[in-house]
Amino acid sequence: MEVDSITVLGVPTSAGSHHAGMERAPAFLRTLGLVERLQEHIAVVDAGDTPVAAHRPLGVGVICRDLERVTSVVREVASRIARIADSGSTPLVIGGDCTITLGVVAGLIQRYPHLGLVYFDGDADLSVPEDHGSGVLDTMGMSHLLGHVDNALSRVGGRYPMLREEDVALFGYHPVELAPRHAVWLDSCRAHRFPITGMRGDPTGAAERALAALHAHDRPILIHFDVDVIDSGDMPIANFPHFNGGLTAREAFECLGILLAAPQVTGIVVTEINPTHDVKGRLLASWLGGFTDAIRGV
Ligand SMILES: [Mn+2]
Repeated sequence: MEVDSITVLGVPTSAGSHHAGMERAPAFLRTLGLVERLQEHIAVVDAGDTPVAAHRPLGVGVICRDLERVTSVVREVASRIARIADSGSTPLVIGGDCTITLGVVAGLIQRYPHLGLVYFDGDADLSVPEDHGSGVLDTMGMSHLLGHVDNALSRVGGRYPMLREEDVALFGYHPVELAPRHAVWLDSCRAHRFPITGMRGDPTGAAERALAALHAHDRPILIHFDVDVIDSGDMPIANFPHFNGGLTAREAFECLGILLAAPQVTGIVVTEINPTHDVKGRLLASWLGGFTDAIRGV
């Protein structure tokens, strides 16, 4: 990462999730000194937060929960990110649920049409409304980015689909979380696949292979970092738990350090932190230390 400055944008939304809580993350991390800690290592512009959008109940049988509201948040993120990218600063977006990454991609591809995405996440987020599952949109982010779903949300980016399969590295998903249909699709897709079960005790080596697969040495790269890739047995801060089979926090930050060392990191998104799981903030203080170290190391 060779950047002059980072612009912090909070996106306090849990509209795309299955309950409230994540909308508190940007303010909580600011209280713990997010901006000041980053400023010890790099120039920081604080762009503030977008309006709060907390999860709300919408009744039984909804296959695409709060689509209009999620789309509105994502459009706002896209517009803010496009402006930050034009300013020459690198956005660091603090969510919020995983749907915010759609807005970051939509904003960045206006300036960087050849954007590659490292989706560092405990899930592949390949659900679609027709699964008739929870209807929760933050389980459907990748499906929207790749055009498996055609709706207002997947068309926020000025092109459809926003990304091609080969522009994406799915890094850290656990196969046990995959529906059988998604596993079949993954087997034959052109996305670069790095399931956690295939890292064979060498997650940082896998991170290097993910960057190589995306040709990250000569293209702009967005790093999406869902904290649910960290095993809940080690650091239970994610909105939805992933026990047994995740990375330790230390391994996750080592991987993040490798990913952030890509020469053209044009954005970082942090998602799924739920501070209501850590009311005293001890875990999140530790998380913040690891996160700022990963940024400092590059
Ligand atoms: Mn996830």
